[in-house]
Amino acid sequence: MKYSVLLLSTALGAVTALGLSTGSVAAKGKLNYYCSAQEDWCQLMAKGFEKETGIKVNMSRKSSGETFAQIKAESRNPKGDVWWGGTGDPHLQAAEEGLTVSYVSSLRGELNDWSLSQAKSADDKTIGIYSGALGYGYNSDLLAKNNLPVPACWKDLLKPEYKGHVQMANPNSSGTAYTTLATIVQLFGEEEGFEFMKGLHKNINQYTKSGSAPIKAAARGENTIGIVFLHDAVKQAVKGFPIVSVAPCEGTGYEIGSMSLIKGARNLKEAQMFYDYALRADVQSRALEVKAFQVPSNMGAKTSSKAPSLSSIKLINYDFGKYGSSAERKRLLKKWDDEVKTLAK
Ligand code: S7P
Repeated sequence: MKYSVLLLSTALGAVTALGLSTGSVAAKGKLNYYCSAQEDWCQLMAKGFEKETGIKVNMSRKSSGETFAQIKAESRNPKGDVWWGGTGDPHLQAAEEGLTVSYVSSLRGELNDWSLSQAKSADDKTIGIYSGALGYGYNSDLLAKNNLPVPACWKDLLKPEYKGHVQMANPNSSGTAYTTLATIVQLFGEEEGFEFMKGLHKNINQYTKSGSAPIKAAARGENTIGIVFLHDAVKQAVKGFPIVSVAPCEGTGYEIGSMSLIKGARNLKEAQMFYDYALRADVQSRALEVKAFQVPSNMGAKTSSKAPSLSSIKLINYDFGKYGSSAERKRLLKKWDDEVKTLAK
């Protein structure tokens, strides 16, 4: 008897010495988390979930279009469990292409209609976690220094004075930039919209990979005007940089930032726990800690008076069904690659 107690305590000691906590190794588990929001918010979500549950989170941050491409490329041997954040269009495309699975959270009753309509349109394979309007921001010091006019509309960005002063992301990698392309097509019609994109191309100094990069560059004084979500411009202004946000006069599109469970997830239970965690009001309220000023999908989550007020912005009736469909997204991106990206400046 004494001998077996000794053996057991020696074995437990060995387990502890290996850094494993007794009896709970399998219970705690792990989660492979793909994140397409800003890095600081992605980290906050990962750390908060890890702290609360003890589940080890392996995080990978990439832009929305890049994450979609990665999930598609890995579909025969999925490596990710949950995809949190990023614009809704590629999440809808992933749902349509069978890359994600349905899940109905018990927290749905706490969510705004726009979040649920995203879920309804995709057989519950995705859901809205935040929303935000598109626009642009400019560095007011650089604008003044270069004697440039103050822009107020989308079409202002075509003025020849802005040559080399405008930056946006590549719509293939970035959800923000795809939202820009789809917004311009919806606002002006496809023919005029593509003429706009070609005109804008002449003024673009660089197509970045990430959607928020153009306004971060403007904040650092390396770029004058960045086409981004307005909350990303406000974030830089709140940090103290001379950034002014513009909701374009013609009207503008918006995103329903989304979340999806990846088909074939190796850690599905943990992914569902994260999904429920991410919909909670207290968790969504924490976005303000990292100055993420999107509109939260949980009606009980805290918002800030600094956040762009969507009700005062002229929003278009963005057609998520059409522009989040696989065929339309592929078609528009190919057309942009063929007719805009390759144009000489
Ligand atoms: O978190 C800020 C934000 O603008 O980033 C997401 C964005 O899609 C990620 O960057 P990409 O444009 O590079 O994909 C938005 O969903 C979100 O509002």
